[in-house]
Amino acid sequence: MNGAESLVHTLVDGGVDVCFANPGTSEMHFVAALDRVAGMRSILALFEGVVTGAADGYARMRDRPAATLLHLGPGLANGAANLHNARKANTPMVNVVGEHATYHIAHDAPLTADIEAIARPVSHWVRTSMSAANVARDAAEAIEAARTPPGQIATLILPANTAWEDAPGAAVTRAPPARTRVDADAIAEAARVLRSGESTVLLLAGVALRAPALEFAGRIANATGARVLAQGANARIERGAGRVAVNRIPFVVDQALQVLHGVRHVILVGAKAPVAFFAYPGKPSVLTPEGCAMHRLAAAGDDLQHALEWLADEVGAAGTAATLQPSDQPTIPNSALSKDSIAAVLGALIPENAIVADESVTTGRDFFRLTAGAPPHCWMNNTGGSIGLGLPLATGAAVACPDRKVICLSGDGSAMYTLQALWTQARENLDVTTVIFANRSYEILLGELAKVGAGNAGRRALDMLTLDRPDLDFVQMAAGMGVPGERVDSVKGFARAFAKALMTPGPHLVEVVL
Ligand SMILES: Cc1ncc(C[n+]2csc(CCOP(=O)(O)OP(=O)(O)O)c2C)c(N)n1
Ligand SMILES: [Mg+2]
Repeated sequence: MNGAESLVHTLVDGGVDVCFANPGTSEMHFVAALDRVAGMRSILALFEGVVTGAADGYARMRDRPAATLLHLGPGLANGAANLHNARKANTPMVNVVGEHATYHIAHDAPLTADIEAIARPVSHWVRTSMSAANVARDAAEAIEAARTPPGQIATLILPANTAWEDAPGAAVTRAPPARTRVDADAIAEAARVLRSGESTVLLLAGVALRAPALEFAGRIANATGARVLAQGANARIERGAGRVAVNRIPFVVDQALQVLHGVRHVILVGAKAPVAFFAYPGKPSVLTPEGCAMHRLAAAGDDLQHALEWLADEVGAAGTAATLQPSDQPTIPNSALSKDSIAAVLGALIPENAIVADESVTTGRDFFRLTAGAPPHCWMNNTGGSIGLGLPLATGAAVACPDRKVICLSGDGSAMYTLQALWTQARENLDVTTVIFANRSYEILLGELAKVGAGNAGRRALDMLTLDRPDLDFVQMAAGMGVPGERVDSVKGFARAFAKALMTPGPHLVEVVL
């Protein structure tokens, strides 16, 4: 067995059996090993941002890492933006990055780069294997690092000769450490705050946004009068009819300040203290009012469900019922196409068990309200703010959950970063319906220009924020990648095309011209 084969064996034995890949010469032995070692599903993507974003979507749905295969420093750098997003989502991931043979590095060939330096800011764990004998052990440790709660990015760099030289065999991956249970002091402090009668928010993130943790939070809220909120962007929220409805802290600073107005205490449940996405002249960075106290019940890697269950007991909420979202689907409006009428169509048509990958930016700011009563579904956000995640995320989620409908909601600008994801969806016949909100602009930035006080946009500034001349033709671009699509410009048209796409297995695109 060579080093590459020992790697693939170790990954498969360690539960990493999907690999999103964009290979080059230094990864040829890994590619060859895919034929010689059974059990690895390998999926080609045509840009590394699709590779890393798909691995993120896969892991968010499966709670275990996928591998990526990336080509030296430049391949890793191309994938870095979506690694950044994945890191902010606490996504487990094992990156395998090819490197020149150890003896070739000194010659400074064209592709030579400081790969570890590129990896470090987007990885929790980085290692370069120095010999074929180490590859399997290093791979097992990479998996262990990735699976360490709440989830980490592990990047393993493999010089080409470590892949082709003889290796002793696969290595065994140890089980990940269990999530840490919070101590009695953290529970006591949170309980004291909840009993104080002062305005309190339970701020949830990570696995606290899934049943049954969410239900314990709902009981605590009902028993104590506290409010349950989620961070602005979340890896995955389980929502819809029959679940505890949770709103997110709004992106717009003034709206966020309003939501948190008068709050005296925030109990952090795997969440970070709420801060604004950006600084704006004259606006605060911290979104909570002055004097509001932060209380950390549990860190992201702690056992959040246990903490909430214990806290519910402690405040006497164990027997209190949580308020569950009733089924409440809007009817398809007979109005003009608008953000709200689009939201109503989504609320009416999101099917049970759907997975929504949301990068709808301004169009989707208020999608939560009208989709809250749809059948139970998952909702995934861009947690790191680096756009170009939506389509890859949906791709990975569809690989992870072939029995579920995946819906990708994307701005037109965001979609153009990683549109190649459509080709992978077609090749793998993934059940994804992609909806593009074609407002022909970076609409959010038109608003930001004013909010940062940069003044009125003249012709040259406006040209940096608009996507016209020429208009993008998403239907043709999708067709060129094997995905059928339809353009609509009315509520009725959207409802019909969206329903049809959802009913037909395989990838589809709907371009909504706003
Ligand atoms: C990698 C990256 N580059 C640039 C930006 C800045 N940015 C934020 S939103 C946005 C435009 C989004 O446009 P679109 O997806 O069309 O949504 P819309 O604003 O029109 O609703 C840009 C360029 C970013 N967040 N990430
Ligand atoms: Mg746009």
